[in-house]
Amino acid sequence: MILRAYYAVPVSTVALVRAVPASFAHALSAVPPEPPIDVARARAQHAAYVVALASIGLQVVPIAPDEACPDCCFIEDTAVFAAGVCVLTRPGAVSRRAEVEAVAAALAARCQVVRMEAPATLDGGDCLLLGQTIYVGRSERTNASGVARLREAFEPHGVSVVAVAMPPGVLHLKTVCSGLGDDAVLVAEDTLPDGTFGGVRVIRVPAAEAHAANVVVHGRAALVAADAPATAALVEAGGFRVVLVDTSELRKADGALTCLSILV
Ligand code: CIR
Repeated sequence: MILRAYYAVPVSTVALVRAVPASFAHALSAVPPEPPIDVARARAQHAAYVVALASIGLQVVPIAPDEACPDCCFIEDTAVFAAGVCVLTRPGAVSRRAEVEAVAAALAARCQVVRMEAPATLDGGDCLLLGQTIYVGRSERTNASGVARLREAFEPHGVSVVAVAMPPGVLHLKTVCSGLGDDAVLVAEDTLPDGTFGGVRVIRVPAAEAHAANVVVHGRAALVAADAPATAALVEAGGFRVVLVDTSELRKADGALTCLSILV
């Protein structure tokens, strides 16, 4: 009985977040949003996301936004955490590189921090931790040196790194998938092939809800996109308590749910 209680305690407890700056109106997006980004609405959605993180038991630690960094709310891209080690990334988009320093300062107090130097580039959104393996998408943001640096940083700590070929036109690996615990992965239909994650069980999200393949999981609770009822049902059927979160305005800048936090 006592053993079961210990197993129920999730390993990650802190969620670093960064609020939406006014400059978010000029955040990167693959397709110019129409209507344009409404910053007040994006801020309200971000605030609700933070409340949702707390509601699933995470201790939220905010980092001040930086007006010089329009995409800084997508904090996930600046660091990759596993096995007590944090790799600070060198984001693939030049305009996002200045985001890293403030995150570095917050992380240094919590874990061992490792840097990534040129020519390596890597976005945290390309990294999916399942058990003791980090799957890393070789996207337009993450290059071979970035993958090599990740391997060098994590393999001595027992975490293996596996590169994944990306479907064309997909921003990040986690744009189309995310972990549902350590033994299952949600994957948007018609994106990554079966077998991408070895023997890990694949749960397919309908193409009409592809954006919802990205969920935030903590223990047995999950944040799921509010406009994806079929995905919410799949996650619930997997034994998770579902908390619905609307990030439709943040999606105009190609952000999903995991992008908005780093779990440490
Ligand atoms: C970008 O293009 O970099 C941002 N507008 C969106 C980043 C989303 N991040 C993520 O999925 N991890």
